[in-house]
Order: sequence, then structure tokens, then C-alpha cells
Amino acid sequence: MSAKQLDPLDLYDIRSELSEDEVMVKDSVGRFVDDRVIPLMQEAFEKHVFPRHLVAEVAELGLLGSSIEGYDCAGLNSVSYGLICQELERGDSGLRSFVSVQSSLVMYPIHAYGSEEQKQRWLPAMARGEAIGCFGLTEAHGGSDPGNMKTHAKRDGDDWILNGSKMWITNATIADAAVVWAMTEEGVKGFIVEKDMPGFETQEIENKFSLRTSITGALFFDNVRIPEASVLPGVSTLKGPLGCLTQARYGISWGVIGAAQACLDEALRYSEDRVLFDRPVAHTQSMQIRLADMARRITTSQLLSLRLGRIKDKGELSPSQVSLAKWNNCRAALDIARDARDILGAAGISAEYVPIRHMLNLESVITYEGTETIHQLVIGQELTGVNAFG
Ligand code: TGC
Ligand code: FAD
Repeated sequence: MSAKQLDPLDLYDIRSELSEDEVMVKDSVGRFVDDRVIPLMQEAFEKHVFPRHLVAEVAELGLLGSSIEGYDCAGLNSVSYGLICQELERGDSGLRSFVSVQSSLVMYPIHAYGSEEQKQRWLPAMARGEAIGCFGLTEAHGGSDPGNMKTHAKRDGDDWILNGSKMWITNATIADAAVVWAMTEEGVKGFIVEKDMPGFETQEIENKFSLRTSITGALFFDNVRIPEASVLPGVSTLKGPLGCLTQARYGISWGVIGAAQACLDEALRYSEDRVLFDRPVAHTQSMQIRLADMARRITTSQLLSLRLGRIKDKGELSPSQVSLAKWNNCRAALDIARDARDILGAAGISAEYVPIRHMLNLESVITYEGTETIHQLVIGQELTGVNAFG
């Protein structure tokens, strides 16, 4: 058997399964992350700031709303969107979060459920990064159960009056438009709430120990008057917002692979350089088992996401398939980041090395877009036909 040198971050040569276009997307985003993202993320994380100048740069690369055809968007396939998420999250989950929210949670519903006028108004501006969006579904009393939302809207002549609040919202304080989900007498509706509408306030959630390069906040609505033209006409049930989650969760399943790869890369380098008891610690059996386990988990995640992407591109995706990948890949990445942190010993708690930043970020990523338990129960329901949430 010829001894072929394998890429430690791609043991099954996933790269060879990609089309030329997909490889080009991966490599160009990868270069951008190496040159423009990684060098500034440690400081941004320590200072708890979102590097906002990167918005124009990701827009320039065509990464906002990349799956949408037309409206100045790139019209890439689902695997390419996954690769974009993977490369961005190799840099930091915060930047990937920004792109996920803008693309999957704001541009997607406007494209899938919006009127032609809403699409023309928002999609090109959002693709160019000139307008920023956020997605308001979660409320303070329990994000796992959005069907129990208290935010509500009532018709008033040709307008709607919106009251309530949303919590833990990515991009809250920098958004020009918030896609807000509210209960009405006609079912669950999506409202495009603009930042200067009277009665709409936002507040940043400060002192987070996770996703410190991303803005998270609360949205408050006090009798906000919203014209019918700002209501998404194509939605009237919870299926609308949950359909957006499917898009974002798919991207996250790829994204976390990038964070895990960054951690394995650091652990490999560090354990090779670290000489203990007269030999590199990477040459001990127990260290090799830990590193091998990381590679096993990354490879499994890569295969899941690639297969999922191919299914999605055929238009045959089921939400429970996305739940399996979101659960598996977030768990794998978080475990890898925690173990990489430990492999670096005391250095592992320093922001100069990437594992602790990824580890802290992944504590959010495993919670948002459906906690691990929620995804396990979705699969339980798929297998047994019984809804065990209640
Ligand atoms: P249930 O009765 O099961 O479903 C209502 C209707 O929706 C359909 N459906 C879906 N459709 C598309 N995609 C999905 N993922 C779907 N899940 C369900 C379902 O078939 C049904 O359709 P129909 O035709 O019968 O009406 O609803 P339920 O109230 O029992 O809830 C089910 C549950 C628990 C799975 C759902 O509520 C859930 O997913 N909860 C978790 C909430 C969540 O993930 N929130 C995320 C908020 S956004 C966020 O975190 C952004 S972070 C982004 C970042 O910064 O990157
Ligand atoms: P809860 O729903 O209160 O859950 C608490 C615990 O109960 C969890 O461990 C959960 O797994 C468990 N649990 C829930 N149901 C069951 C059950 N049936 N059986 C057993 N255990 C159960 N939301 C948005 O709408 N838009 C955003 O942009 C957004 N961005 C976010 C950014 C960050 C950084 C974070 C941390 C969150 C964000 N969220 C956003 C909110 C996120 O979606 C919610 O935090 C998540 O859905 C969980 O809701 P919760 O925090 O209220 O936890």
C-alpha cells in the first residue's frame, strides 16, 4: 500500500468531492479568513466588539444571501454556502453568525415569503451590506418553545400595531430592519420592523463570555405601527419562522467544522512542539488517541454535512436530517474545543491560542438555533412518530 500523505484536517479528502466552483469558493473565503479575519479576532474577542468593517468585505465577496438567485445575490448552491460558513467559523463563530443571520434568517424569509416590493427594497441592499438585518423569534420566557410567543400584533385600519419583546437577538442594535415574528388573530406573521419606527427600541446584552465578536441584544415594541406593506404575505403559521431555522441550522452544521479544525490544528502544533519527559507530548499514546478522536469527529461531521448539502441541493431536505447534523457537529466541535484547550495546558486559557475562544463561542452555538435536547427530540419524533416535547 502506498503511503499517501493525508491532510490532517481532511482525512477523507472531502476536497476531491467538491466541484471546481465549490473549491474556488472554499479557497477564496479561506484566504480572506487567513488574511483579514484571523489576525484581528483575538483582539475583537477580548474587547467584545463586532469588527463591523468586515461587513463590506464579506459583501464584496458575495457572501451575503449567497444562495439567492437574482437581487444582486451570488446564486451559489447549498454546498458552497456550507463551505462559506465553515471557512468563516474557522476564523470565529461571531462573523459566521453575522453571515448566517443576514443570509438565512433575514434575506431568506424576505425572499421566500416576501412581496416583490419587499424583495426589491431589501435584498440588493442587504447583499451589498448596506442594510443589516436581525431575526426576532426568541422571547425571554423560553426560546425552545416559540409557539408560546407573547409578542402580538393587531390590525388597525390598514396598519398593524405590534407589542412585546424579543431576547437574545444577533445584530439587534445594528440592524436597519428586524424580521419579527408575532402572534395575530390570523396566525403567526412576520413583520419587517425598521429601526426608526416609533415605539421600537433595542438594547445590547453586554458582558457575554461567548460570541464576544458578535452583537446580541433585545428588541422592544411598544405600540409600533407597521404598514401592511411591511408584513410578509407568504406566512401565517409557525412553519414560516421554523423554515428559516432549517436554513440557518444547515449552515451551522458546516460552520462548526471550521472551529473544530482550527482547534485540532492548534492542538497538533502545540503537542508536537511541547517537550515533556524528554519527548514531544504528541508522541505519547494517550495524546495520539485524543488527537485521533478529534480527527474522527471532524471527518464524521464533514461527511454528514456534505451529504446533507447534496440532499439540500436536490431539494429533498427534511428538517430532522438537519437536526441530526446540527446536534452531532456542534457536540463534536464543542468537545474538540474543550479537549484542545486542555491539551495546551495553562496556555490553553490564553486568548493568544484559539481553542478557548472557539470553546466559549461553541457554548452559544450548541444552544442557539435549537438546543441539543431540542434536536434530539426532533429525531426522536422522526423515529417514533411521537412528539415528546411537552
Ligand atoms: P410543530 O407543531 O412541531 O411544528 C409547527 C409546523 O412547523 C413545521 N416544522 C418545520 N418546518 C420547517 N423547518 C423546521 N425546522 C420545522 N419544524 C417544524 C411542522 O411540520 C409544522 O407544520 P404544519 O404544516 O403541521 O403546521 O411545532 P412545535 O411548537 O411543537 O415546536 C417544535 C420545535 C420544538 C421543534 C420547534 O419549536 C423548535 O425548533 N424549537 C427551537 C427554537 C429555535 O431553534 N429557536 C432559534 C431561534 S433563532 C436563533 O437562535 C438564531 S442564532 C443565529 C446566529 O447568530 O447564528
Ligand atoms: P430554554 O428554552 O429556556 O431552555 C432551557 C433548557 O431546557 C435547555 O437546556 C433546553 O435544552 C432544555 N429544554 C427545552 N425544552 C425541553 C424539553 N421539552 N425537554 C427537556 N429539556 C428541554 N434567537 C433569535 O430569535 N434570534 C437570534 O438572532 C438569536 N441569536 C442568539 C445569539 C446568542 C449568542 C444566543 C446565546 C442565543 C440567540 N438566540 C436567538 C436565542 C436562542 O435561539 C435560544 O437561546 C435557544 O433557542 C434556547 O432558548 P432559551 O435560551 O430560552 O432556553
